[in-house]
Amino acid sequence: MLAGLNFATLLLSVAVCQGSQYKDINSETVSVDQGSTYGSLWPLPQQVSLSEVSFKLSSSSFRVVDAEGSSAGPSCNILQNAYRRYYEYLFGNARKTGHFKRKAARSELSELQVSITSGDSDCDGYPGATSDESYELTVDQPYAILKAPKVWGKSINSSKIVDFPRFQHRGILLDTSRHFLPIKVILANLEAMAMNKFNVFHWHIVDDPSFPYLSRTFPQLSQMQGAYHPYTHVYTPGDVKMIIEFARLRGIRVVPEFDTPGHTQSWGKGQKDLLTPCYSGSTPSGTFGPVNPILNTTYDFMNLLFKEISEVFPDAYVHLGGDEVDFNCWKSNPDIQKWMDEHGLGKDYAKLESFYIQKLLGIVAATKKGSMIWQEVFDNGVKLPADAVVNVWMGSGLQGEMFNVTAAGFTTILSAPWYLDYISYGQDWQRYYKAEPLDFKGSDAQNKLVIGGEACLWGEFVDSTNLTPRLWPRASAVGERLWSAKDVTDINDAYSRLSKHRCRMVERGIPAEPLFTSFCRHEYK
Ligand code: CP6
Repeated sequence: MLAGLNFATLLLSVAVCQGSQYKDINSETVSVDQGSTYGSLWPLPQQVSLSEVSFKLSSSSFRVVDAEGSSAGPSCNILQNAYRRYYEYLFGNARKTGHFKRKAARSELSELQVSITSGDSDCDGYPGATSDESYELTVDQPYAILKAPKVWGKSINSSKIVDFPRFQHRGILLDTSRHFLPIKVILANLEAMAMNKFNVFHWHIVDDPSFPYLSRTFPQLSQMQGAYHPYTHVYTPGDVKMIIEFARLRGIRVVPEFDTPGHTQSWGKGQKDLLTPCYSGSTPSGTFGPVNPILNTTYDFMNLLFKEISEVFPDAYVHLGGDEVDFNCWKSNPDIQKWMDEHGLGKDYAKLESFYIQKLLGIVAATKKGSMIWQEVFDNGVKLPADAVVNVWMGSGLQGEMFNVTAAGFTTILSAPWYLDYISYGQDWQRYYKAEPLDFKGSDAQNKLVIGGEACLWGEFVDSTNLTPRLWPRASAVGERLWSAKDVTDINDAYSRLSKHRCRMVERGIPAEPLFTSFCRHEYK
């Protein structure tokens, strides 16, 4: 996306990052890495040709302009906003790097011309699953040219880049229920996502511990103990709007997840009779289980809630969850047992879950949205609409699952290899980097159904104090796997580029953790 238009990477890599070996303070060669032909480019574009020529950039003369004949100009806020962001990235911290010794520039680059070539630029629209994110960038004298069919085409470089994503769905899951995430943390991570060419924010907005979504239709969901705090730990309609617009300007879709029928303890605080009462013997135990699937009132409620959600979130998809449903409470409840007998479900609780999800899919389809669901929904044999997207998250039997979901003709998003909430000693980014979405024995038609993947940062052990460094640059590894060509797998080259990319993120205010023993040039300041 121009939204993520990486002028800085581009021009800094031209002007500053030509050399790949730095001297440490003792003037010995630092063996941090062997350097990469591609400097600090991340994720690696599909086609790059870099020349030796370096251009000087000066904040007083460099301009970004709408090219003559471009279909998007001054009234395109996506572009104008991107120009401002990247001007700031280029020159806002000029003083920090300005005195660092580097090759003298031979000439100056005065202008970047931005040309949107397709008749309809999409300037006022939202990014969608099939948005064209391709772009071409030519950096030469006297000006550089960035050409893209739509405003969603991204990024970079020195001589010439032709670029497009390998997968259309490149997501990050953030969980705002286990811990409330302040808006500024969410915005900072959307900014980091743009730097890494991620284009979907999978917002796991509510779950068992809290319900921070302030619903216009059912405000009591966040007000009666559902949220950690009814005013400070909620996302108001205005907050949600701001997050969606901030994302849009960066070419990022916001897909909300309202996970049911499990993971809904917090929903019960503000909505009477929504959850199933659990029994201990013949009496209610006072605890509650998943959403009660046998009451009409449940579906009346879901109807209104998902109607609201369809209006608040402009994306064409809503994620319905459907994962990890605990059947014990349903099993304990005599009303549920009676209903199942009457409806011929016997003791098959997966069928009961399917009954619920089937109805919910209908409710969502009526709002004209597509549904994403966790893999269990498929595994349980729910009859899914043809456009449903199955989100595969379980590590065991992964290849078989990918095979089965795609053999059944469903579009698939892979999350299983990329659970970034899981931490271990060492460079685990390499494990994420090596995971390959098409690593199962599917036909070409099956492979085509894998539209991408997501890095998931579940929130049990993460809040605003540690979220950003835990996510970056580990998620960057996933970003390159999903953007760059399949054969971009050289781990040493990746290490070299990613170390520099990580320093760039830090310079831009994203506290990304180090990969290993290292330093960043900006630390010399
Ligand atoms: N929350 C929800 C979670 C998880 C899931 N759903 C989860 C399960 C296993 C691991 C990590 C996260 N915390 N709602 C599963 C999709 Cl290892």
